[in-house]
Amino acid sequence: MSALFQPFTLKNISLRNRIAVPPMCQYSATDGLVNEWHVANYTGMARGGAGLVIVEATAVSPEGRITPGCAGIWNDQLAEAFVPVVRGIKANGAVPGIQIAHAGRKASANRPWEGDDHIPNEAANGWQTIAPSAIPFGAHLPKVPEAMSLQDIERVKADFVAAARRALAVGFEWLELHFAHGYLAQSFFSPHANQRTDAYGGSADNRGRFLLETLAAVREVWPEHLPLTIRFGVIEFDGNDEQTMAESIDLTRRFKASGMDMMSVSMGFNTPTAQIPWAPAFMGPIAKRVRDEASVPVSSAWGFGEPHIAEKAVEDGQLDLVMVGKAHLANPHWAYHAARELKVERPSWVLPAPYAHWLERY
Ligand code: FNR
Ligand code: 536
Repeated sequence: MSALFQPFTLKNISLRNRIAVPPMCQYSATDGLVNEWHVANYTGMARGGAGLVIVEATAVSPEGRITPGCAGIWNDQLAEAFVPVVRGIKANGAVPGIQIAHAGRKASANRPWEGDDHIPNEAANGWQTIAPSAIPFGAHLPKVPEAMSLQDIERVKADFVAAARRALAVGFEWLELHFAHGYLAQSFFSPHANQRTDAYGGSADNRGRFLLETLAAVREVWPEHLPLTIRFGVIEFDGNDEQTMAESIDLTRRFKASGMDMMSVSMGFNTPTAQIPWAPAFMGPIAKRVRDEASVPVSSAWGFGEPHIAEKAVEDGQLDLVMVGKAHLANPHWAYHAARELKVERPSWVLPAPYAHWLERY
C-alpha cells in the first residue's frame, strides 16, 4: 500500500493523494492578467493526477510582482481571469489552490530567461520597490528599496486581505500565503533585510509581527472550513541556522494559534551568499523538525520528484504532502507514472475516466 497515494484531508477539503504541485511562476501574464497558457498549464497538471495544484505566486498589488510577467489579483477583473483555471483544475479531480504574494525588494526584475536582474526604476517597465528597510538584496538585485512607512504596512496587509477575498470569490479552495524565499513578508522576519527600529523590527517577536498580523487579517475573510497554509522560509543557510530555526519554529507555533492550518516548509533566500546544501529531499529532515516541534501538518519541496523519494518522505513521517515542482513541468502526468513505478494496484485510477478506462488494459 503506497503512503503517497493515501488521501489527505485538511479542514473540509480532501485530496485524492499526497502529491501537490507547488506554486511555480510562469512569468506569462500581461499586467497581471492570466491567460490560456495558465489554463493549459494548471489544467494539465491536475489531469495528470496530483491531488492539489497551487497556482503560482500571484501579486496582491502591482508593485508586488517579481517581474512584469507575474500573475496578479489586485482587482476583480484580474481575479475573474482565474475562473477557467479553477474550473479546469477541479474538472480534472484536483483541488485548486493559489499562493498570494508580494515580492518586496526582489520585485521589478526581468523574467529569469531575460536576465533575472533588476529593471531600473527609470525604465518604462520597472518600478520602485518597497521593503522593511532600505537595504538591497544585492548581486543581480541591487536596487535600493524604499523603507515602508506604517501606512505602507497597513496598505499591504489590506492588499493581502482583498486578494484572499477575491481568491475565494473565484472558487479557490486552498489559500497559501507566500512568506518565503526572501520576498516581502519573509524579509520582515530576516535580520538580513529588516533593520527597523519600530515595532516591526529588532526582536524575533517584532520581526514576526507583519507576518502574524497579515495571517490574522486574512483568516478573518478566508472561511474556517477551507485550508489556509503558509509557505515559510524557516532557514537561511547563512551560518546562523540554529537560531533561525528556533525563531522560525516559535513563530510557526504562533501561526498555528492564529489560524494557519498547515505549513509548506521552505527556505529564506534573503542573502545572495547563502550556502544551500542542494541534494535530493534535503529539506525533509528540516520539515520533519517543524512538524514535530510545532505539531503542524507540513509539506515541502526541493528534490522530491523521484517517486520512491516522495513515497519515503510520507512513509517516514517527514511530510504530510509532497510538493513535486520541476518534475511536473517535465511531465504533467507525473502522478500516473509515480503510481505505476510504486506498483499502486490500479495506477490509472489517478487519471480522469476518459484516460483511465483505456490505460486499465495495460
Ligand atoms: C518556483 N518556486 C516557487 N515557489 C513559490 O513559493 N512560489 C512560486 O511562485 C515559485 N515559482 C517558481 C517558478 C519556477 C519556474 C520554479 C522552478 C520554482 C519554487 C517551487 O515551488 C519549488 O519549491 C522548487 O521548484 C523545488 O521543488 P522541485 O522543483 O525540486 O520539485
Ligand atoms: C526559487 N524560486 C522561487 C520563486 C520564483 C522563482 C525561483 C518564488 O517563490 N516565486 C528557486 C530558487 C532556486 C532554484 C529554483 C527555484
